[in-house]
Amino acid sequence: MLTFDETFMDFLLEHQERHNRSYHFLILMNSILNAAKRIQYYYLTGALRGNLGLAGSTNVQGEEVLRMDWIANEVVKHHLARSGRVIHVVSEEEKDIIPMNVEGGRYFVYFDPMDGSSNVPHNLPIGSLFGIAKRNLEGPEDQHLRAGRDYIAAGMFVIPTGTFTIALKNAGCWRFHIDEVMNYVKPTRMDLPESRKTWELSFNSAHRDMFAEGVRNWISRTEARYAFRYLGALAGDFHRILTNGGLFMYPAIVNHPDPSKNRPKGKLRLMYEAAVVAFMCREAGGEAIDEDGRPILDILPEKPHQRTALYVGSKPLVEEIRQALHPAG
Ligand code: FBP
Repeated sequence: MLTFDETFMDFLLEHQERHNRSYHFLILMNSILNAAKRIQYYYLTGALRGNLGLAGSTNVQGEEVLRMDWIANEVVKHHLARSGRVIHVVSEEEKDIIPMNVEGGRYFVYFDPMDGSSNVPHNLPIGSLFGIAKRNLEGPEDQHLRAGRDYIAAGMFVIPTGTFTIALKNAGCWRFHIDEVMNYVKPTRMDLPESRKTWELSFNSAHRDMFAEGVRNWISRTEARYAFRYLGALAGDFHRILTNGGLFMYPAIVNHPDPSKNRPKGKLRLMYEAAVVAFMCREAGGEAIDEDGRPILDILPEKPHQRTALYVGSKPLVEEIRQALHPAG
């Protein structure tokens, strides 16, 4: 007897029908999956095709653009535009908001096509992250740059391992794996483990002396209790936290020996990095805050590429960090 694994599209169709929702979201998600598969192909063949080098330009963040950054961004734009469901896109690789089907589209998409750029030259795991918000169909058109709390879905692909994790608003966080015919299959619900036994810490340890005093002290008194793991790509590091529990953090840099290099607002971008993992973490029973102890999902973006410090993971550890950052608070 032939057996068939449940695919993501089977899973989503059932979800949409159970909630009497339209098929527009399936069409959008199908385009996002097609983009991820094509990025996976380009990355897998990157070394052989000579695509792991520089593209010869700089992006809105002033960083040198990698050829893979450029390829991934082009692939994402192509598939999202073809869906006809997208009003506009905010992409890490483009300064300005990218208009698509402005009149007829239903969704705003916030995308980091290729995250973890320091891993690209080594062909090590990177990520593709996305957040989706919906047009206000009832009332007047409102704020396009939405707070994470207003996202209807957020997800990430760990490339080239073929894992896809997506959270649907009030419907949990789910992981899928790519099969032999490039379908994402076998939905597994992700809930952060309560037991501290498997919890891990993940942060760039080279920066620890430049974090806020409260964070430095918390690390000194806590780190011996948990394994330390750091891949240097948010998608990969958060993938582990979702499975094992613990805390990923990219704190503000406030104590750099050269004050001009301080980063009081952190490094990671709010809309397509921090809010994406914060949304997934909430659906998996966790939490995420910024340097002021504010929930990441409550931050209303003023600019598409604004940065934020990020502390995300198991609620008890996020609460400990909040106390360490603002003892009185
Ligand atoms: P990019 O989008 O430029 O790759 O920056 C984001 C990121 O690579 C995250 O994926 C990762 O968590 C962090 O920066 C690593 O930064 P660092 O190399 O400073 O530890």
